[in-house]
Amino acid sequence: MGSFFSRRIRDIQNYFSSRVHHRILMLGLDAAGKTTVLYRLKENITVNVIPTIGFNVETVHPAPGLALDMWDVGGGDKIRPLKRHYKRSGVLLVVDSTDHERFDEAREELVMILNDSHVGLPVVILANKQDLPNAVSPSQLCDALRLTDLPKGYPWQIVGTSAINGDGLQEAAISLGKMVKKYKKDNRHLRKDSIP
Ligand SMILES: Nc1nc2c(ncn2[C@@H]2O[C@H](COP(=O)(O)OP(=O)(O)O)[C@@H](O)[C@H]2O)c(=O)[nH]1
Ligand SMILES: [Mg+2]
Repeated sequence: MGSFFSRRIRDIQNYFSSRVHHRILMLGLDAAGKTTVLYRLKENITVNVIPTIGFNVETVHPAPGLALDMWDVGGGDKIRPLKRHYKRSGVLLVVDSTDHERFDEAREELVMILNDSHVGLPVVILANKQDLPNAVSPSQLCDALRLTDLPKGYPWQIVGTSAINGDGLQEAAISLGKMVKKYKKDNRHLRKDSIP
């Protein structure tokens, strides 16, 4: 058993052996939990968040050798169109799974960014606030956001999370790291600065 786990850890370390930083754009409506996710991933703490004015950028290391520079640009409706100008090699969309009335709006934000990105930009969707009783499940959220409308083979994944207790966050960040690595490899013919 012990050797199985140490082999798995070694595999993960090897997989992420390059110390390249990947730029991740965090999307999501206000109060979805972006800032809480960021600091839970960063320091395993729950911060007393105040609505984000401007932006937070932090490097998180969800696995050895994996460095994600997470851009939490907050700011509500007014800043939304500006988000398309942030460099990115992956997207983390945080959705409040209890905020049924705004699933369409969350989808619009994702569609806007994808329409304005290189084809195949990886996306991980967090079905956040799974600790609350009225949260929809990840598969229900998948339907509500119509994720299966994305082209076949598009790199997306949905993960149920709770930023309050940390459930699912590391798994989601590691998945996104793997998807970004593949995306960069597949697009290495593009100019170096066009995919950060
Ligand atoms: N119960 C619960 N509350 C959460 C979760 N994630 C964030 N929150 C709360 O939701 C509110 C908005 O979070 P915040 O991180 O500021 O959202 P942001 O506007 O997307 O950055 C705060 O009161 C958080 O404590 C979660 O997974 N579960
Ligand atoms: Mg915030």
